[in-house]
Amino acid sequence: MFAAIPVTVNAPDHGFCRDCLALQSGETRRCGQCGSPRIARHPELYRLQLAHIDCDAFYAAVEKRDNPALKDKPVIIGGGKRGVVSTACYIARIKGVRSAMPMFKALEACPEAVVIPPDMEKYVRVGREVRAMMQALTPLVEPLSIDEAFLDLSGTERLHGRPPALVLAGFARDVEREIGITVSAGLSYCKFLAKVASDFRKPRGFSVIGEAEAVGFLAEQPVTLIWGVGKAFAATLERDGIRMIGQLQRLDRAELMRRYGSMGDRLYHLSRGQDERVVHPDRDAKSVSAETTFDTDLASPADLVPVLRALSEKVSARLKKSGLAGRTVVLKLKTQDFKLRTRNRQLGDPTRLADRIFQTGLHLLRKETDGTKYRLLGIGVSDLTGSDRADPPDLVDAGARKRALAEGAIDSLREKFGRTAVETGYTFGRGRKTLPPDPPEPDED
Ligand code: TTP
Ligand code: MG
Ligand code: MG
Repeated sequence: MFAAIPVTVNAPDHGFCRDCLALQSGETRRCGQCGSPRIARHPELYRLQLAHIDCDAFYAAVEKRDNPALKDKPVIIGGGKRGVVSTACYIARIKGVRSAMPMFKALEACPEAVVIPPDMEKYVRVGREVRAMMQALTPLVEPLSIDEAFLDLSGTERLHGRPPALVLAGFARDVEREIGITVSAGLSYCKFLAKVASDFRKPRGFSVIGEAEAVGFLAEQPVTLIWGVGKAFAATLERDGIRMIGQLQRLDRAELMRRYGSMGDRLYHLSRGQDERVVHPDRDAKSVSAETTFDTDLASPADLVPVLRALSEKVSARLKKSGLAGRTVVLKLKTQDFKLRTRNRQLGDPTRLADRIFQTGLHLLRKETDGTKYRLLGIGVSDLTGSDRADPPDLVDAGARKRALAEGAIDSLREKFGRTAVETGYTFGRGRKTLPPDPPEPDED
């Protein structure tokens, strides 16, 4: 479709215009063709192939698209039962409004904001449209949530007649034109840094992190930039006097592993910009699941149930975050001799509640705890839908209804005070020991 564009590989002064995609040579500040100042330039621009794309202020952007009167107004999406901000447009963010903030606080910060209740069905639909456009670029698209995905663009140059960097910028431009919302893109050589890059200059960002600069760039960043280092683990590192990634770079692998177990290994590699994870296209939101492999194989319900609970909460958190719910609960077990057992059960209506996922998983697990030793336990939901029809208040069993209400309360506390503020009975005891405080999350954003 496109004429092949001859580009000088790795020439520092060869950039392109992000608006008209014309190639630029030299240090021009504006595009020689259209005058735009949005020039992408980087020594490794035409070598890098791993991209992460995330829509800007996603729900708010969709609402602004559908009501042009909102264009220059501060817009907050949220409210509803739990009264928290789902997202805010960048105008409202200047005033300090943030996702997960209680609505009353957001309105204190920005009283003139227009508040719109979320329309999940619409966001899921737009998210799918964006995803379909990604899939037209490469089959290697790994969605992480409703508004973001990794794309492996290696080997697509021949198909598109342009190198990945230009394909990516062209994509951002096409999404603006065809869907009417903006995205930010990150381009790098690995997943970790592609994601870091896409978050770097939002909105309408296009950031590149090359191999040559990775270690130096990371040295200056806080440890919380590392995937899997959440609040709890950052506090552990802080107690050891470690705040910046540069400090991790000075510790050897054995020392890091001695201190932090398998997480130490991860810290060692990621702090040095080493990330071998590949893009898994099969995660195409057909299901949302979480699993864990045990250090020692487990057989007893006393050992397995707390893990099931913790994993159910993780699945639920992801569903809630991405506005999804699932109708079929799937339990996955791997025996000591690597035999896989999957068991599933369909619910009357889709759920995104940890408690329903857990109770259903428990029902399935009970039949499998016959003394068999397991090395892996996983739980997930499939048959995904938007969450608007999930968990109707008239759940048949009164106990379940009570627990659903309690879970809503727990969620809002967690939103206020962080994940570890509320522990349920199941995860409090040994489950916490079985799982590290902030387990490395290969597929969490
Ligand atoms: P994000 O991509 O995290 O945020 P965003 O797209 O709103 O803004 P940014 O430009 O920083 O990427 O999340 C995507 C959508 O998920 C977001 O529009 C609303 C929803 N969401 C919530 O409902 N609650 C939350 O706490 C977060 C973080 C997101
Ligand atoms: Mg986003
Ligand atoms: Mg996102």
